[in-house]
Amino acid sequence: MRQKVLQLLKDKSPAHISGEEMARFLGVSRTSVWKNIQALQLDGYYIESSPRLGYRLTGVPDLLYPAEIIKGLQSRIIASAPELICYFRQVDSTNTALKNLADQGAPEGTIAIAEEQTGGRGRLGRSWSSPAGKGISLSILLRPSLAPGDTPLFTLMTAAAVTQGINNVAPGLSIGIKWPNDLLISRRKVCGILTEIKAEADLLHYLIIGIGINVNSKLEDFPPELKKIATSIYLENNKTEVSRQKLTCSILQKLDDFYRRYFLEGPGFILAEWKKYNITLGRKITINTFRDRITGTAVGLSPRGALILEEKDGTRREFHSGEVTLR
Ligand code: BT5
Repeated sequence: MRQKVLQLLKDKSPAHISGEEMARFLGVSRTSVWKNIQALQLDGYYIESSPRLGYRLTGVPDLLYPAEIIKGLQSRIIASAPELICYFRQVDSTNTALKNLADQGAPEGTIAIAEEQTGGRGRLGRSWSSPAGKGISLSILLRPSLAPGDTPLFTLMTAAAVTQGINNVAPGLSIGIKWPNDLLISRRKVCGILTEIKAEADLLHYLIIGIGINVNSKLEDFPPELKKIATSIYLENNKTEVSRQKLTCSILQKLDDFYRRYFLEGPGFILAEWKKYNITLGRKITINTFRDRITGTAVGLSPRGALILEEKDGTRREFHSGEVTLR
């Protein structure tokens, strides 16, 4: 009912609509309309009320409500219906929340999105800072029939899709992708991606792609240890805020496109998209893995998205995961 009341207000905006007219149209009492208006105001919608004219919508908050996300989206798989969007004002981690839903059988394309995470996760037990209303914390559930070894490709696919999604709403930003999961602007991290899977030896049950983006964060929104290594779209965009709703739509649209094209065109397409924003290949790097710390030149990507490193003596090695430092 709340969504229906909101829709009526939107349809009429910027004009007024009376409580009586809404009640009649929706087949409910005027008290019910009034209660829903109050609930919408609590959700942050700006609704004026005048005893003679009725109600008027004067502003929509830049919160990641499913109704606001879905209206700008024409996706076929990812978040393609309102019931596939799971919204949280606050959650420990959208990846963890979505994993619970996936284990209960949530369909492919389900997403979890939050205004704030209290326990946002990075790779290898690291944390991800996601203060309320400043960024986007988004996780996407996919169930492709592939082998677990293909997973790195999806991190690369996401990095390229998010880069293009950001470019759509804030053109002109020079975003580079550091293999495998960091989006950097001016060498500072603006977005991180955490891909987690549930799999058996040869069979992928599902994968969850978690995306954390610093959107409208000001310098004071970052904890002290991040102030020198993190940035936000706002800070890089002449201190101009961007709509988190529009950005979310733009990213979901790109991901949906890329995911479908992957099945039509194969991994080459993803690698080519990723390479457009690459700041890793051709560079001297050091890669830290569980076992080693190796320096060499990043010379290419394998068909499955692994990084190929050439050491001084010409030996080539492939890495499926690891922490890269650009030299
Ligand atoms: C990542 O890990 O970069 C993956 C981050 C994924 C976050 C998303 S948010 C939605 C979903 N739900 C989750 O719980 N997680 C995902 P990694 O490469 O390990 O980088 C982590 C490191 O980045 C930290 O150790 C910090 O140094 C730094 N960091 C933490 N928060 C940051 C932020 N907001 N901006 C930039 N850097 C940050």
